[in-house]
Amino acid sequence: QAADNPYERGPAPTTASIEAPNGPYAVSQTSVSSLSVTGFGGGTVYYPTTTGDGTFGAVAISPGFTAGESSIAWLGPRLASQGFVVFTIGTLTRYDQPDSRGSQLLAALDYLTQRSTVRARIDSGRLGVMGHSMGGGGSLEAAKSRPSLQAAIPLTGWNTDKTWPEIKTPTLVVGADGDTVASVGSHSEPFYESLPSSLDKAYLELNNATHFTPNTSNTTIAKYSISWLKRFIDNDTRYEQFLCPLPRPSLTIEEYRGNCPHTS
Ligand code: 9J3
Ligand code: ZN
Repeated sequence: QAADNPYERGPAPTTASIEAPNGPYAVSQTSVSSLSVTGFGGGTVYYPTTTGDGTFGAVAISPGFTAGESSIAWLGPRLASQGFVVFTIGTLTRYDQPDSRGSQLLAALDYLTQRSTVRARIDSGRLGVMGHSMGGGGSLEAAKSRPSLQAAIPLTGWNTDKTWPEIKTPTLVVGADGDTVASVGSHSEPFYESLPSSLDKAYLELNNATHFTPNTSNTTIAKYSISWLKRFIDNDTRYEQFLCPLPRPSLTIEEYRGNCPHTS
């Protein structure tokens, strides 16, 4: 790890390394029963197997309305293999609304850092949240209520609250051009635009994608999520190259908005 950044983990990244199905770390996993926890619905922790590389930042991820943990499971090993402890959670009920999902993400992070069997592997000051749909709306709620979070990534997020000027957490909003459940015009775009202009923020609109694109392995979601988490949870400026200058429209990117260079 670099002398000037104690949080840097893993080798120098390349486009190939952030697009790869597996990153440099072998991954282990452990189940957390819903019966053993309070405030959220249990889940699965994916974590780098090694204990020889210091502590890691951690991310909790919520599924969307009516969905279970399996709908976001692909992100567990994908992100953990890059050097994060990742907790894909179930919710108390499948009908919980975004504010509840936000509280559940925070309860999951508290369990992960204070009680879980992997707590010694985690740097409890370096945490983030993600989620799909109402879980993405929940990730905004979590960041609003806990400004110490260092990254938030709503994936085709859904929320009745369209305005997020209170957020202090660097946020990557991911929308899908063909989303008819949480249309970008009514959800992701106003979410992004309402975040403070002084905040490190970005808007990635997936091309040829739907509300449910985040439910299966997706290289574009992975590469920008990895870059955002590395840049803001690990303070790893080696990933700035993938975020700034802003990515151009492509076969998989309909549009990308952001403010560069990132400063936090
Ligand atoms: O979590 C989601 O997929 C939210 C989209 C939705 O079904 O909202 C309607 C109540
Ligand atoms: Zn608001």
